[in-house]
Amino acid sequence: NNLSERQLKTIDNQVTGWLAELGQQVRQGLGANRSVQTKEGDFRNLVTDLDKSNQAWLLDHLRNLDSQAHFVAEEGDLKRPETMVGHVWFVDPIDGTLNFVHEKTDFAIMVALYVDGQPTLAWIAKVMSEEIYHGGPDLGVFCNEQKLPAVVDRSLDQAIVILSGRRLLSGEKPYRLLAEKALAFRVIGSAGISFVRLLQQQATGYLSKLSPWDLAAGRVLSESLGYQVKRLDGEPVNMLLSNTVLIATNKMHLETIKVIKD
Ligand code: 2AM
Ligand code: CA
Ligand code: CA
Ligand code: CA
Repeated sequence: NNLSERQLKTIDNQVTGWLAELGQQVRQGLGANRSVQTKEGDFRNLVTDLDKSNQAWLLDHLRNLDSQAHFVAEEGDLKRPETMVGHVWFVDPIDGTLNFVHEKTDFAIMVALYVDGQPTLAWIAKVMSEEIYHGGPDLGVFCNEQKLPAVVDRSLDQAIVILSGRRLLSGEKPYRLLAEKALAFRVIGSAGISFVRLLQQQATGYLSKLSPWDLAAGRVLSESLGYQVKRLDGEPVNMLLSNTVLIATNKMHLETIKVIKD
């Protein structure tokens, strides 16, 4: 990318500060009555007024910072990324909206910057624990101020694997095979919190179908710690589309591809 280390650090600090501020607003507003609507005729697909206001607030600030950039965001009319040329920002204003509404925890706010298709900077705010995971390939990955270590290369039989519960339940083969072969499996309900588990090495792999804004930040941060982020056929992910993505250590990645082929 075309940004110097000094520029990257400036952007990192700026956006980290905004997410700290937004996170505080969200925690303070947790008792408020939310308007909750469903989307696409699916009773599990929720959106609240906070999804919309968080997105508007973040886009407002990001456009001020980087006016020439492209923006991709879940709510509204920025859902279809058209190009990865130049600066592209991805925003998921609440990831895990169902968790947010019903559990009031295990949701995240995610932002990522790609430059000419290159994963460059990202943020996952784990709002309720006041943790902001941030950084990228040039800066390293931090939980607040603390730098995170590179991933230990665990194998599948030592792996706690995070799966999409719906896809496992519907019997899709790769999900079933991973559930069978892994040390244990988990269903979290938030892509962002699933990525945090990987960054903290509390989990070793994650398999799910993800939209660009679900994947963008977690990809930057997990790749920076040494995880493989690939489609199940081994091909690179396409940030313009939804992908079924496996995020895993090198060993688990190779074993999974072999297990699925057998
Ligand atoms: P969201 O809360 O931002 O929509 C839940 O398993 C995870 O999948 C969450 O990260 C959720 O993100 C995401 N997801 C993507 N598409 C979804 C859909 N149609 N319904 C529910 N969750 C979806
Ligand atoms: Ca959603
Ligand atoms: Ca999401
Ligand atoms: Ca969302």
